[in-house]
Amino acid sequence: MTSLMQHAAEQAGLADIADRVDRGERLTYDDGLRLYRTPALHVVGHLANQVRERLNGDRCYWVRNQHINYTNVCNKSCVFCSFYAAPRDHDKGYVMSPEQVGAKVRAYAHIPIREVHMVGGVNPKLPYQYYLDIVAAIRAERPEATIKAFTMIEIEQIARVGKRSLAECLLDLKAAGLDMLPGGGAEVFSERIHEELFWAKGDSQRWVEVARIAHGLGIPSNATLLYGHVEQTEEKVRHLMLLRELQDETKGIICFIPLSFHPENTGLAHLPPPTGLQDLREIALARLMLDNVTHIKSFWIMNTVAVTQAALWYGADDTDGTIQEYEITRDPHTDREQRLTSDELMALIRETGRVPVERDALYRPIEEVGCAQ
Ligand code: V47
Repeated sequence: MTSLMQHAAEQAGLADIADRVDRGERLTYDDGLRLYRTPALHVVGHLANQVRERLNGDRCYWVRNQHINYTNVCNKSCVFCSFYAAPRDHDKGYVMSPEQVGAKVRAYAHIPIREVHMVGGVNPKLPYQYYLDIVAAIRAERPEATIKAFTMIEIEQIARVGKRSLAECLLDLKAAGLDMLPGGGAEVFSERIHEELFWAKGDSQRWVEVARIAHGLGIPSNATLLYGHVEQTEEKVRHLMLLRELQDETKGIICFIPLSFHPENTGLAHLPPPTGLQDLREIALARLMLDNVTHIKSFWIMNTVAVTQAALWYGADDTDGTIQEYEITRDPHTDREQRLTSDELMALIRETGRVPVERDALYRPIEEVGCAQ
């Protein structure tokens, strides 16, 4: 660490943590609390950047991807969600057929997409075979892309409707073409918040249980934390530590994504959205606490492009991708700013001084998997 930064860390009362980061030692729960609470965000960011560069050098990963939301019908009524339609809300609810999913993929056939990210609501009407068919529809259109689909919560529903064990269900999906699971549905690992905001959905233990089984079967996943609503600092540090323990055990988490809460059109619309500085702190804390997870993503569509550019110096080494359409926090019919071209995305990364590396969902650089344009 430069003497200037050492001085800043001392002034902020964080010299001991800075020493531990320097030595590559694991940070504790109390360290996490202090890093969340210190006003010296520049020191936290510097420490996170040190770890980021140790793990990922100057690289910043991005992906040509496409998000598909196969249904918005959901029986979970999560208070923080603006995307879902209750099963009886026939005006708002939709379900895409396997043919429509295939057509969505085909619509971008002119772009060499490497990751298809598909999630949806928990729709009790959909049969088991439907899920296999929508994965197979993507696989048929995009043999070369990685398919990242279904949160742990959806996996639980799919297994339930198919009367299969979680392992059987995951293996069936894998045989249909699934490569990995996205990180959503974790929210905050806190019984209090589970009760308050997403009581109908599986809790942290269930999320971890599904993840453990998937990882054990060689199906990796991402992980997330939804922040900026009613959560407390202690709950966020515990969330990160629980994920760190899971990762010690399974090594199945590829990337962690702190998700910045968008209150508009949700049951929490009265709350102010997180600020840019809060977003940067979450990225930095994730980088510092999750010492065993290689990648930290700043999801530009939720964090904004501007914050994502700064985040590349606060611990993030990934921006997500070109996206095309995104419906969880934005309406694709009214909001056009949901895609970046690959040139735009690479230029935004280069402007920060980082080196853009195109990847697939498993972080294989595109050149190495032999499918560069
Ligand atoms: O599970 C719901 C969250 C998640 C809101 O794995 C909200 O690469 C903010 O998990 N404001 C889905 N967030 C998105 C997700 C994700 C996104 C990008 C990349 C990856 C990955 C995963 O979005 C949900 C929920 O936690 N969410 N409502 C909201 N109002």
